[in-house]
Amino acid sequence: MKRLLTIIFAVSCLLTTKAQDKVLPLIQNVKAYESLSLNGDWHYIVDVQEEGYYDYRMNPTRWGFFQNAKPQRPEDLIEYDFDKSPTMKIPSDWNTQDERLFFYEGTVWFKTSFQAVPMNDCRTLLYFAAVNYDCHVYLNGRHVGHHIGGFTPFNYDVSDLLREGENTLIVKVDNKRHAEDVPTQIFDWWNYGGITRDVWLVKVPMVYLEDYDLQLTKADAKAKQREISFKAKISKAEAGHKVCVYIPDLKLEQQLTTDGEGKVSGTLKVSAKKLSLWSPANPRLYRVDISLDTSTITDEIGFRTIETRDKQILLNGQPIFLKGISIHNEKANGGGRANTVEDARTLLSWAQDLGCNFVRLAHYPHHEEMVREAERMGILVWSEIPVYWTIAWKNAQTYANARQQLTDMISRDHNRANIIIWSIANETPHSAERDTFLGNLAQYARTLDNTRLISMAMEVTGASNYVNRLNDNMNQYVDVVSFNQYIGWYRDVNDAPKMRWEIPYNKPVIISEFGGGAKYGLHGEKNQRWTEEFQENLYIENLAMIDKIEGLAGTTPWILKDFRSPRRVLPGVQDYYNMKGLLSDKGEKKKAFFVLQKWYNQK
Ligand code: GCB
Repeated sequence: MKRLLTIIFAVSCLLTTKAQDKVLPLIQNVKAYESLSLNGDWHYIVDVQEEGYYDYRMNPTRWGFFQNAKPQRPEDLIEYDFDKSPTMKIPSDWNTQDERLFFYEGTVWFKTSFQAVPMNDCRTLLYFAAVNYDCHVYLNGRHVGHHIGGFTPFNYDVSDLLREGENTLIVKVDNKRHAEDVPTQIFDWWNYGGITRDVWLVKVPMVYLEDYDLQLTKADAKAKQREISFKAKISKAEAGHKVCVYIPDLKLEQQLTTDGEGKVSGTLKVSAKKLSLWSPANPRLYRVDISLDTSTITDEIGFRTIETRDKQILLNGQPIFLKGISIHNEKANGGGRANTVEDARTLLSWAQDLGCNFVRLAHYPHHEEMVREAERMGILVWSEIPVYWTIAWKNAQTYANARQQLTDMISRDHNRANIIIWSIANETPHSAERDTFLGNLAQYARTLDNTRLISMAMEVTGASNYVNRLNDNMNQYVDVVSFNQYIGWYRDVNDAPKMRWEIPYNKPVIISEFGGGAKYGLHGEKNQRWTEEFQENLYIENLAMIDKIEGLAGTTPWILKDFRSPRRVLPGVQDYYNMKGLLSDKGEKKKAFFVLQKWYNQK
């Protein structure tokens, strides 16, 4: 089906002759701009051997599918046709859209078309909220860019590639796994492929606000006056632009002028009495208007501080126990990748029902609405990059990839008050190379954002005679020591009462995973694996055990709901689902849900 979209859009000049690759720093708060959604039905071609990209000698071909060629004469040979190919709803994962693609890992080409009208006074960005995993983007037959990493947004300036009238956008997406990728070749979740999040054409001024940041400065609890730091960067390294920040409800306003790098920074002072701090009990967001020269955008921003003191986590200067749950970014009811506000609401309301004030968004950055909705609901967030299990620690490109994903995660969400922890890894094997890789990543994260806490899900080492010792060189780089443990699942549940924990660091401790599997509706004795009673008993024993851990600042058991995983193949029980959910994939509560709910309600 051919789809034409009518829009009024900026085309500052018509197609140039040079191929372009205009990857730009991520625009902050993209939804604040006028945009055209390119979501909808896109044609797709499944390309198992990458016929549309390589010639028969495996060299990239200029006659690839991105040309969207049509026979011009009766004798012309063209062996593909997007317009006769089926369509798929975008955003989505192809695994749940076409049953032939359920297990598919490889290349799929996507095509859409839209209308543009020339205007000379603005620029147009092409914004992808996420594509899993490796993609090439072509606009009107021209290569716009290449992107890797399946869970973070990226944008290009396509102003010079747009045409008046019909424009054709083609995206080649490849989700094959490789040892040097991030995540690496094996991981315990479904490798959903495709254009999994929104696609927009965004209209921005010729010079626009590329990034801005507002953060409440830490202060003594008794301070009468509080300070909000404000920083911004515009898209051009140019002095003399006027930037204004205005918070109407606090009657705060500041006018600044950019320096030669196109940057501004300032401080807004407000009386402590007037400022209502963001917290789970009071998820207050303030409207903030930020203008650059004559254009203004609006955000909703909360103000809070987060820090640690010895083994405590302090939110707004007060100790808080993090009553959390881990969540994958997956829809309920076998629906594939979650990518709407409604999906976020469903998952987060289940977490709230459980009594949570905190969620671990595992194991990669979730959809932006997941974070924003959690912020509106008063739920604190741990946000993570997919540096998972055994990464190619010595590979410089792997490091660059992880670093980029970390940059993009922080760029997108650094104004969200509810994010308190950036997590740089999960269950990584100890080695000198790993320490260098992760140590550098942690230090780099601090240069991007020194207002939040850094953590990673570690593993317990040196368990003997029922003594579990946490011994990880990375302890010196993190603010919070977190670890996963599976007593009762990968280890006998009867060991739980005998266990002692030695965590020799004067830092807060989070148990970032524990749990076990159960099939909803399967009942039996508490020692019968896969029954709800087995899981219930596992939770009872684990909670009694972890209650005794000194300095425990929170926990995020594994996991909110059952989720798809190709590693979980037991017929009749798992059927490609990891069954460790406290709820089934349909949202049915298992018995263990109520055990944790009760524990959280008493905390
Ligand atoms: C873990 C991983 C998580 C798995 C879980 C399991 O330690 O961090 O991704 O899904 O165990 O179910 O075994």
